[in-house]
Amino acid sequence: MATITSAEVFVTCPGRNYVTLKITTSDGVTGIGDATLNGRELSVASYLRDHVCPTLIGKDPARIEQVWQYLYKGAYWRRGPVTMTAVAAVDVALWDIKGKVAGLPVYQLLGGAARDGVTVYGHASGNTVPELLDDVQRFLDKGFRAVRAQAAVPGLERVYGMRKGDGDTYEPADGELPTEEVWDTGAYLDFVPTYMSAVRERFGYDFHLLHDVHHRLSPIEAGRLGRSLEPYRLFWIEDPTPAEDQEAFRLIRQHTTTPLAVGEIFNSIWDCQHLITNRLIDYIRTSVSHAGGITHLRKIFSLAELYGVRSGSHGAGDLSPASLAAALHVDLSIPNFGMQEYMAHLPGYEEVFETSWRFEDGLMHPGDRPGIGVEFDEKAAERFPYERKYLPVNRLRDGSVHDW
Ligand code: GCO
Ligand code: MG
Repeated sequence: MATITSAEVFVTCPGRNYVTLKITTSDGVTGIGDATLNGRELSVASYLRDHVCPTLIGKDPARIEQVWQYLYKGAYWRRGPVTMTAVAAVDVALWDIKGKVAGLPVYQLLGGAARDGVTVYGHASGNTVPELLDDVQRFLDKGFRAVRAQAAVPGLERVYGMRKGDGDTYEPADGELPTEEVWDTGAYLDFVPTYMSAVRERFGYDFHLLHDVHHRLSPIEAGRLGRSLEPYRLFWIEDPTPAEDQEAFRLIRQHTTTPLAVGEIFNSIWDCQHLITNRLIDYIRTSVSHAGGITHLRKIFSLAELYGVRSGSHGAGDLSPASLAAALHVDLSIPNFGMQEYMAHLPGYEEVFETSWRFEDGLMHPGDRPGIGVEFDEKAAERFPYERKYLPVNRLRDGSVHDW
């Protein structure tokens, strides 16, 4: 039996901070997993280095479920973003190893491809409506069949989800200390339907249109937004309300047929049990790296399948390529796949992560390299030392702290 001989943690900042766990076995096989938690990176690095890695040495890397249970139940302190991101990193690294040992891409170990490719959505944004329209055009020109649209709200200086430079991704985390933004729900609610209407007017209905609300609304406001967007037939509105209150989605549902997606900040199946079993959402957007890895994500999606809820994995640029690749393997193999986010990564990442995925005609495929198909270059990583960065904090006009 092979055993785990080392487990190392790397923190690197090629464009943005990523935490990577690398596990090596006595047979010399290595596997990697993403342990990045945006703005709280070092806490997961410490959780792994100081508490998890020493316990992995000598364990059988093939017993993925047992190692998962050991880390989840064995710690006594369960769940939470730091714990579950650490567990996820170990889990994905072990799946990567299992694939390499078997000589198979991970999706083959999960039952094989249930579809030819994974439909992904890109992120279009604009400081003005014409700018947004140009950006939607850019994504459609690249072959995307699904586009998320976000525009700056007139009168507000900075709004989430906006790209600052060129490229396909944006980086919300900056500043040695958190920057601050100001929010106005009324202005937002009035403005969104005007630009969604402009998008449909210019490009028609032959592609999927999505929108992220980023937890900013109350349930009744979300119901109003959903209803006002019905003519534009959105694929989903994402995170309409703060996600802790699962029952709140019943009220949103009563007021709109716009599909609802939620889950990027969930860490476990328990965070979405009520939402799924009560059919209060249409898409569950948990991520492989924040919700316990491939092992746990599959359980969430299996529960969802039973209730007609489809997957919509989170895939922002602050999830490392190891995370996106792992998600693609899951997406390809499950029956109830819905949509995968593909925000892409800031330039620089490809010096540290070598990937095997491909994008063609709006679909992604993880590739057929054994394991998850991502290689991590530790030497290159050293050239990009960690930089402390925070996500912004959001306030209402009266100074109250609001959801970001
Ligand atoms: C998304 C997200 C992200 C988050 C980010 C926070 O839908 O892609 O909302 O952009 O803001 O992942 O770290
Ligand atoms: Mg989001």
